[in-house]
Amino acid sequence: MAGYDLETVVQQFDLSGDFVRAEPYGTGHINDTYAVLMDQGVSQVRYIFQRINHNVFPDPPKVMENIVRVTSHVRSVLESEGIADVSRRTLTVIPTREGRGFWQETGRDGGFWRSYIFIEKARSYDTLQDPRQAFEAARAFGRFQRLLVDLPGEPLHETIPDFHNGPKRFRDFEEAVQLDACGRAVTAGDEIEFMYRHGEIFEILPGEVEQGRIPVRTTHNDTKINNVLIDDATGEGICVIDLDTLMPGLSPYDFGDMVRTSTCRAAEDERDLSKVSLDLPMFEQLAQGYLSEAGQFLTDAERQHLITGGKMITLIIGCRFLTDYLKGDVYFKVHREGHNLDRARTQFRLVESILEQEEQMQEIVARIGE
Ligand code: ADP
Ligand code: GN1
Ligand code: MG
Repeated sequence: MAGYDLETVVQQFDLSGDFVRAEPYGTGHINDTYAVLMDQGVSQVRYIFQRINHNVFPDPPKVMENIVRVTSHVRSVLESEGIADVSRRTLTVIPTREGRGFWQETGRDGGFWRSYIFIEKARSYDTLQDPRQAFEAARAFGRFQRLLVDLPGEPLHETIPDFHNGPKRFRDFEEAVQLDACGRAVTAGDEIEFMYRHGEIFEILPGEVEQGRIPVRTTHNDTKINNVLIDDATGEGICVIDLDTLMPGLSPYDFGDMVRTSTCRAAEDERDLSKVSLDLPMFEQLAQGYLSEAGQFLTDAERQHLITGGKMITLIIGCRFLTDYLKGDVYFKVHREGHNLDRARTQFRLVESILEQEEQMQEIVARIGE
């Protein structure tokens, strides 16, 4: 990670105490995240500091406007429901000394920084091993969506245009194959062929939206399982984080990314594909947890398309990993040679596993609705 002067960054924010140290934190693929320790006399307190990835998010002030709006709304609903420890149940933006939600560096490339209260005694998991965690994580995402159903005001800013636009992602993929900027297409023949064979999955949900059967809502759009914090003591899914992609979207996409990241016991970049498959008991708990909250507002059509969301989001993210591999790893952080190709292969194996078990998955969702 680039050597930023975190002490100077921290001084821009409205925090008391003395800077002790900053350490790179977490395993996200996009932003540069640090845990910053401050000495506040009676105690030492941690804060999250993040440099927003400016290549990925073209307009960071708009990202922060969305986040401040949504976290304030969630906070006031939770307070009105009499929930205790609200600061562990929603992100809290620390303002700058000038009262803004972010600070922009001068010099360099003018990077954007923000800070949050560090939610202690909780953590995120890259892979889940236990069905209860799937229930809890999905319940937290479902609750988050429920709290946003009546977000007052205009729709949120679209922080990454066409983020889950499958047909557009497919065109980007085709372009990357044709350009073959790094001469890598020859090493990804099977994966390229897989995309051509399954690309039509991308057509289903946009078609349903066009027909007016599926509504556009305020959604999270990156409901990867390590974007929810699970309480260490109680195991409860306590707080949804990584709010950069909050924008108008579809509920089945949010459920879909939960299916992608929490029903397979292998890691997202597992090389041994024999370990990659959808685990039905994990799926069942995931669906139970999600519907315990989202069941209160989902339409029948959204419910019927939850599994479409699973296969579509897994395919779209596989497609994005493959495209990034072909373009020379320009988007996702990579930690080894061929990393994006490994990730794409894992996603495609999971798509196959979902297709093999689609009927059983539908039965599970239908049973929960009875
Ligand atoms: P990225 O967009 O790069 O994935 P995230 O916002 O998800 O960045 O943050 C990366 C990691 O940092 C998360 O997976 C989580 O473990 C940790 N994290 C983020 N925000 C907080 C917070 N407020 N309190 C505790 N941990 C956090
Ligand atoms: C990125 O930021 P992170 O690591 O939670 C990506 C998601 C992908 C995910 C794949 C803004 O999520 O869309 O699904 O990697 N976020 C963005 O692991 O592109
Ligand atoms: Mg994240």
